[in-house]
Amino acid sequence: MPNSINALAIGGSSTTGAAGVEADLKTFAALGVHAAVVVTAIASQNTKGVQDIFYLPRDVVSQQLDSVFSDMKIRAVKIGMLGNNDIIQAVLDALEKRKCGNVVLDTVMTAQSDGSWLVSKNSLKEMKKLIRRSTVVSPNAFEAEKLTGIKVKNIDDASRAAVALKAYGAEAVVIKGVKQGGRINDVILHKDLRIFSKEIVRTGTHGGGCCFSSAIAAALAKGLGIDDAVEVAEKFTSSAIRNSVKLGDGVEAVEPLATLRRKAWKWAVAEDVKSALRELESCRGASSLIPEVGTNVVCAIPEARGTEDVAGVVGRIRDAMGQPRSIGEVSFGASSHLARAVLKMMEFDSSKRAAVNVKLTEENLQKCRKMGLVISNYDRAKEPKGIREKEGATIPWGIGYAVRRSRRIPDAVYHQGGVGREPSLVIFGKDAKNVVRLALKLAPPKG
Ligand code: PXL
Repeated sequence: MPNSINALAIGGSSTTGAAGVEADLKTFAALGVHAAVVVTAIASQNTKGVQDIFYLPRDVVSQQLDSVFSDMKIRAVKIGMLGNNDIIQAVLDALEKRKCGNVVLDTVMTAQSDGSWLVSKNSLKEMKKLIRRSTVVSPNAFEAEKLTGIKVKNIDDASRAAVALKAYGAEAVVIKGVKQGGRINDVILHKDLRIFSKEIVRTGTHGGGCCFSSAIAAALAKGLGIDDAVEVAEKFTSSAIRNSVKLGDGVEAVEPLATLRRKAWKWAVAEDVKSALRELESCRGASSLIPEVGTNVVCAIPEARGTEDVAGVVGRIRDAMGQPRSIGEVSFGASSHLARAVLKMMEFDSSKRAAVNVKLTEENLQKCRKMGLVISNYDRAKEPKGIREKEGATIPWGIGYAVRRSRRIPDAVYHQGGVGREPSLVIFGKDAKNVVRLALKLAPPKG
């Protein structure tokens, strides 16, 4: 049995699932490290604010720490929200008793959503004792100010505050979020001073601090040195911020698992398209539905950004002497035309992620109407010149046009073709199996 690389997250549990130990867990997982968890408090909160905080009793925190340390090999410890002096003391005792190394302290003080305090204001002195036991301490500019008494308005101030914090006993200090020159700067003091400068983002960053400090801890647990660990964490957190998500009506949250999340969806969507393709290929009658240009079956992941997030059949499906046959594999980015149609449709109805195109005939339209599908159409002759001259713009324009002129969001959109353009009928639906089953209802029964 392989040994797991374990790190420990000590902090508050957040009901958003996007900050506190939940964010730590996601970050550790994304970086390939197992997270043991010690909960200090339960923060009832959402993206709009903090409603309540329940602090766990000191002996419960001590017991959790004992349970973990008496059994599991912990290679790094990340400390987040602590709450009060009792809890800080329990953590200090454990760090001392277990002679822990690789300790990353995120000096959490307030929540981004509404500025609520997450630690009692008389805990600053106790927190400084934890800094002495830390490998890396990562306050934001506000927290650095509270801990050192130095006003942190720019990089110079932050550098002085970092020197003061290092004097408390930490091996390295990162002061996050220092505004200067229209940018956000992280001021890093280890053996020397480094600045990590980034563009100001417009999204919220609920969970960003948790993600950054646990990424440092995960990297230390994997054996990286302090400077490399901080660099990994900077890159990882930038990506989590770029992939921020809207969970509720308030502040947006960072997504440390964005890559895995997209992978999970891509796997599920590819399976759906493959299974829909098998159904289509096993129906002989379906060959009569296939236009000259071929048919494709596509499905997009819910958070699709472009055609690379839409699965389809490479080379499309052709009529091979009365038998529908796919040319290539199911793959992301395989379709350009139909993929763009689906991406446009998703702007109007995010649940219509799949499409299939079939031959446009009066009979097929009649059958679609009989099935109760909402049908709309567009006329390529009405396409504005600017759109016609722009590569890849026709289909999105056409779908947008057809949706806007329809009273309800259509399930099928057709156009009569144009010079050198075959007419086309596209059926939209929630997944590939669903649209293929609708299309097969148009096929004459055969074999
Ligand atoms: O992101 C700081 C933070 C840390 N820990 C808990 C939190 C928050 C912010 O809301 O709730 C438990």
